[in-house]
Order: sequence, then C-alpha cells, then structure tokens
Amino acid sequence: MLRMKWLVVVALAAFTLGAGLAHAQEKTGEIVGSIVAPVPKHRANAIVHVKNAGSGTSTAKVKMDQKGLIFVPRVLPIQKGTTVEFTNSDPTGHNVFTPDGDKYDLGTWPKGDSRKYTFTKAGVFRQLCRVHDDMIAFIVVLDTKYFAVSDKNGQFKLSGLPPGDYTLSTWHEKLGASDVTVKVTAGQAAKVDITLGAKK
Ligand SMILES: [Cu+2]
Repeated sequence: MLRMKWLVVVALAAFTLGAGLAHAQEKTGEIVGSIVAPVPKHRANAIVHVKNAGSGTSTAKVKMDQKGLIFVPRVLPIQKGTTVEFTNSDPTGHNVFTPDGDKYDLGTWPKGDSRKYTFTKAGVFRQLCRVHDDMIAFIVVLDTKYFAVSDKNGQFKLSGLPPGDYTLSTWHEKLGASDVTVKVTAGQAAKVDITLGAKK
C-alpha cells in the first residue's frame, strides 16, 4: 500500500514537470507594424490594440507627468483596471481633470505631489489642466493587454501573442484607420502596415 502511494507521488511529480516543460516550450509570435500617414508627424502616438484577445483587468500602476507645461506622455494606452499616478515636475501648480466618462477633477497640486486614479471603464479620456488651458493628453483605456503606441517613425510592436488570427484596431487623436487582420505564427514576426486617413 505504501509503495502504491509513492508511485502516485512520483507519477504526479513527473506529470507536473512534463506540463511545466510543455508550457515553457509554448511559442508566441509578434506583430511588427508601421503607421503610414500623409504628414510624417502624425505617424507617432497611434495606439494599436488587439480586439479579439487578451481581455481582462490589469492591476498595473503607471505614471503620467506634467513637465515643461506639457503632459508626458501625451498619449497613454492602458488596460482596464490600471491605476495612473499623476505627478508634477514643474515649479508651478498643475490640475488634472477630464470631461469624459466619470468626469473627474483631481484638484491642483504642487511639484513633488501626486494624485491617483484607477480606470475601470474602457474609453478615451482627455486629460486637461484648469491652470493651463492649452495642456492636453489622452489616456486610452482598453479591454486588452495587447497594445502598443507608435514611435516618431510610426513603428510599433506587439509581443507575446499566442499563434492565431487577430484583428487590430487603431486610435489616433486626429486621424482614423480601418481595422486590419493579421495572422501570428509562433516564433515569427508578422508585418503589417496601417494607413491613417480622415477620422470616421
Ligand atoms: Cu497645468
């Protein structure tokens, strides 16, 4: 009887190890993309996200600063559930409010201080400052963990995707783009071009 028990323990251990190894070998792929826009400066700060995978709620914490009288970054994609800490690196006081969604106003605070807000609903939330009316940033809250923002050359990369067919949706503060579909294969980088045009 004792021997049987040990056999079960050994068999379970072997099974667990095998499952662990299989998991480690599970391959993912990536999407390497390029934003195409008629005006070069519009290639930057486009948010590309996967529509049909990776949905859920994050507990991530990220920062948005106010420095040199601008929000940094100007465009911030996050997954639903993420907490954003708004910091102030300027000698002047700054405020943060949004006219969108829950329409919060976090108040006005000096350098070194900060405020936090947890975004629980998907959507585009403009970030504005009552002290400086030309300041603006965009927090784009997504349902998925798979998102990227394009750099100044329009390049972006989505990594760690299980093989499959994906639909990519793009957000840009001034321009629009049609959704595109892309096939991801394990260990490969699928290439995709997304062309921006008039917002629909
Ligand atoms: Cu301000």
